[in-house]
Amino acid sequence: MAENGKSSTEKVPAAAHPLTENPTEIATDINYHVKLNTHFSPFKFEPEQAFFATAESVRNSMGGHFLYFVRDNPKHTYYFSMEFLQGRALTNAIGNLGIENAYAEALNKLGHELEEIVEQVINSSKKPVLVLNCIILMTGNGGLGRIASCFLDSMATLNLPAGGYGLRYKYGLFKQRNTKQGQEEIAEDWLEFSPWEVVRYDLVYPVRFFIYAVLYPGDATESGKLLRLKQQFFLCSASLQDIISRFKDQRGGYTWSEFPSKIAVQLNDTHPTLAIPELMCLPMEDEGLGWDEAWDVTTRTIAYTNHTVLPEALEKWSQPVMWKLLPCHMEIIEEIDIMFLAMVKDTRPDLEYKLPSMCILDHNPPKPVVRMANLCVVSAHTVNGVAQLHSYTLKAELFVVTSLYGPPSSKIRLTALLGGFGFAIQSSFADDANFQDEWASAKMASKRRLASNISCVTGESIDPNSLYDIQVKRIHEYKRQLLNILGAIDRWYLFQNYNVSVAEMLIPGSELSQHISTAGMEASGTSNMKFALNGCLIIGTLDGANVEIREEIGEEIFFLFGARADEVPRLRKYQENRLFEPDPRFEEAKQYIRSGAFGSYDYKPLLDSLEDVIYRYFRDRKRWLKMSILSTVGCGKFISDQTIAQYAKEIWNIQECRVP
Ligand code: Z16
Repeated sequence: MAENGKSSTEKVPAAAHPLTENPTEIATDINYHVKLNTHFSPFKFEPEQAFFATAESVRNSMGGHFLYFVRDNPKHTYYFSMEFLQGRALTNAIGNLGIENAYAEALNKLGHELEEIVEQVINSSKKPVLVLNCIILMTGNGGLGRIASCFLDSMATLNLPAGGYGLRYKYGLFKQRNTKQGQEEIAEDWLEFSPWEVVRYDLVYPVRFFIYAVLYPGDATESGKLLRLKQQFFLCSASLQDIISRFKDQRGGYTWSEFPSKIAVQLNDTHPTLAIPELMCLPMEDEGLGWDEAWDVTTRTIAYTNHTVLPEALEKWSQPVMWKLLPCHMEIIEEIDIMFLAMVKDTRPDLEYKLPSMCILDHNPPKPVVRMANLCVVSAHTVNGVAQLHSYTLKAELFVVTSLYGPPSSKIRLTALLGGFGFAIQSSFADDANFQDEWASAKMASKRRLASNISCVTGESIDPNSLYDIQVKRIHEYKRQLLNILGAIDRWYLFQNYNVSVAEMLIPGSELSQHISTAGMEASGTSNMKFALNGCLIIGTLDGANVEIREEIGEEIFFLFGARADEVPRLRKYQENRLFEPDPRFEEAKQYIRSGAFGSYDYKPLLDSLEDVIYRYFRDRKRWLKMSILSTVGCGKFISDQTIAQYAKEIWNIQECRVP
């Protein structure tokens, strides 16, 4: 942008290298980057150089959109997340652009294999990150981080004027190694020479905080907690300052009341909640905006996604720590809380008894805390959960008082409302013998790929004809890995260092997958969708998105397991009163584990009748393949493009911005 207020982008230049799909032209372009890259000798063309040159070639062909966002000045969404779990940027970009074959052929002409180049990068453990639509990125550690990255991809796919803000951690997701002593975590240096990073030396904003060296600094210690809070504030403050400065650069000047019609901010869980007091604070301090105006701007800009209902997972910050670190923000939070309390007492005296759990500041000694989720619910214009059941639970149990802000239930939205996606595969194919054969060989190829990787990592060789049954989740009691392990005790192997690249092998390569959390506990689960989409059948409880997956693909192809959410409280009571009689096989299994004699045990009695059913199904090859195909066919609803299209329409109010 020009300094004098006139835009230098009236005439938008074309992207540096418009997308070509001609392998010869691509090869020339890659060669050009080999010669040009100052990091390497122009006479060397090993896989590492080839990777860089290829990445630069791809990157240069995707820069164009950004200019149109500046020219057309549409309303823009900014997705705030403390975590992005990107995976391999090059494979991802090439895949999403649909230029995989062209690049593979071009590299062949130059004596390289695309697959090998990508592997080379993994082996040297340099994880590239992808910059799309002006995005700052990093790696992270769970469903929440991965969803953030899927969403960025979908925003790009849908040509939405939208992007993300995150932190550039020095160390991303640690590498796991499992030893006899337990899990070892090894810091991963992934930032050296990323061809995807663009440093903007011209953009500097003052945030008075320190180095943010690690993701999830251990929060066992006070200093670890403080560092995490500083990271969160850093993200919110720097991002909002950048957004505000872009807003002010708009042609034709600006007024603060227009801010929410130009900008939507989505908070990925409560980690970036400080964006709320910061968006109040910045214009009040710097530009003398009044409280009411600032509150209006903030509440019309910010929306919040909740990712959990587990009380221990809802983020809380110590009031004394917050007062020490961010006194102005604490004053604002206190004021919001007072306003909220007064409003409830005024307008809904019948709900006053709920206030102790609904208010933002919990003053109860010995640990007065700020409840971040409550601050979000009170301040955001929209709150959404991540699966139907989860959103119902939010509305019914956790945040009842939000219905004050409009017609009951208007504030909390359901994320998965849209219908099917018009999938290329029709359900009529499911019975077709030829199609089944193709399906089976695709699955077999994925299983072989996975088996060879497992054998590299663990030394174990696996029969690709066996049933691949997978459960990949953070370890947590509610996810009940224990239940699965009881059944799998002498079949298990250690699969080390789970990450996006492993998932890309593991998920297509599996046929049966475990999603057996206690009903009502898992907000959504995301790998359940990925497994189902890849033709992998699911054993699952009626929890999180399992409910909708089962609805979409059909109950006959879903192995239902365990109690329903509404039965759980009764069963819990039962257990408390010692009326609950566990299956005798649990006792057997526990005794067996205690005995320590794993190897020779006959585990069959351990697997309940459900698994017997599953193995019977699995041996009926045609039937299994049909179920597998129907699983994929039914998964259109869970494509993140769908979800993002819905956010764009229902929460952000933004439109597609196409490159002509
Ligand atoms: C996370 O990955 C999730 C919730 C949370 O509070 C923190 C983290 Cl790091 C997960 C939920 O457990 C899962 O059910 C959900 O599918 C996922 O977030 C994405 O929404």
